[in-house]
Amino acid sequence: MAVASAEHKYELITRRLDEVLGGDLIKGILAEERAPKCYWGTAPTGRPHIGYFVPLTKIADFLRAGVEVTVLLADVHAFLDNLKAPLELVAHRTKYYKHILLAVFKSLGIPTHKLRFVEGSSYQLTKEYNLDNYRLCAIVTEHDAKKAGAEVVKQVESPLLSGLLYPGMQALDEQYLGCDFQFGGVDQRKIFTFAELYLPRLGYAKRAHLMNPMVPGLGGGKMSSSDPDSKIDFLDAPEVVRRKIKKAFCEEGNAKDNGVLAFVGAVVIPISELRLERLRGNTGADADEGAEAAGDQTPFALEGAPDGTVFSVYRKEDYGGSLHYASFAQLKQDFEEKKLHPKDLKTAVADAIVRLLEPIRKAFEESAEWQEVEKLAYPDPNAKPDKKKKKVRCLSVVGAYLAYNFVDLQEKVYHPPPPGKGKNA
Ligand code: STL
Repeated sequence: MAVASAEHKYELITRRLDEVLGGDLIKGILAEERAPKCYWGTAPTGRPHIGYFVPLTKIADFLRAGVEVTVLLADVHAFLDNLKAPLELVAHRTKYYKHILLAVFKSLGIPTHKLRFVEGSSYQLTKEYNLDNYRLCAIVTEHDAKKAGAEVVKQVESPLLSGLLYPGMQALDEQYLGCDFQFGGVDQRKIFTFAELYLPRLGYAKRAHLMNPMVPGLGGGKMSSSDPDSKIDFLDAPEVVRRKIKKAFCEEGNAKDNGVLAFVGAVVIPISELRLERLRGNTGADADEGAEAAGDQTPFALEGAPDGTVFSVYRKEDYGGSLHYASFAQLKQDFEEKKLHPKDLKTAVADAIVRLLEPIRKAFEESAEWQEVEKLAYPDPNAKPDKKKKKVRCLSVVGAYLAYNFVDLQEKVYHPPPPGKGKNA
């Protein structure tokens, strides 16, 4: 196979992104025929939803361009973000995230052996990292730290100091993971520019930053963790997917605030395109793509669709017959011109999501270990306490720092009250 040009690799690395900062840095590495190194980080907090398809699909492009990809499971960050993951749950959630991510990568045909998985706590508790963290704390103003975390760290009435540490530690991760660029959602932008400003002040290199678009929730606004119907879980059953899509905001002719339509543009069509390119043998530097794929790998086109179709909508002949689209622009135009009814779009999108999730659910159902991890990571809040088991010896785990604690399972594990809310407030 012909070696892809530096220009072609750069195009692959940056396609479908919302924004690129420091693209010349990546161009320089490619011009020297070196492999750029990148990392994508996630914090194992709540259950990951199908919006994660956006960054995870993008990783296929990086591998095709010969980029070395690291996936960071930012366990310490999950705790720092307003205790979203309490310390005694974070190790279980990290495992849960790893299972989900591996299953999603496999469903996308992305060869997981090419990815390096790193847990934040494996290096964030070292002396070197902590000293760098303190060095950073000695030059970053509270104002800048707050501003950097404004869109990522949960905003509360009495912000905790941990939330102020979050952006600085994410900046340090770039150095400690040895990346040339960090990749994340455009919601990370303020943290990314913070890192660009402060890493050089510590004597470290400024990295490039690549940002994927965010997909809106099914209600039209941001995906909300407090409203489970605003997002679809990777393990939702087909009937749950169909119910959530049916309820979703998707007004006839209105392509704005339309989570259903946006999902097609950000997820379904890119995956179809990836699959079509793979069928044509265009996987660039990633000859292994598709080899260990789980589930149906055909594009989201109905039988009889013209070549190059990336999304089909089934319709009875009485309603004008099925519609086939070769691009998102065509789909959006038809929707805006009311040539495509929300009901037909919703059915097609629900079908596509059910197909996308099928291999992920199957992997979950076939793994007793993953099922066990799920119970530990997201315990049923309504479960009755087990009277017999009083005290359990429990591994409190933050990576390298393992400590045995006796935890009373019946009484609630102590979490400090939010500031201003405790009895001493
Ligand atoms: C979330 C949700 C999400 C991404 C992240 C967190 C990213 C966290 C992170 C932490 C440290 C890093 C990089 C990224 O170095 O979609 O809750």
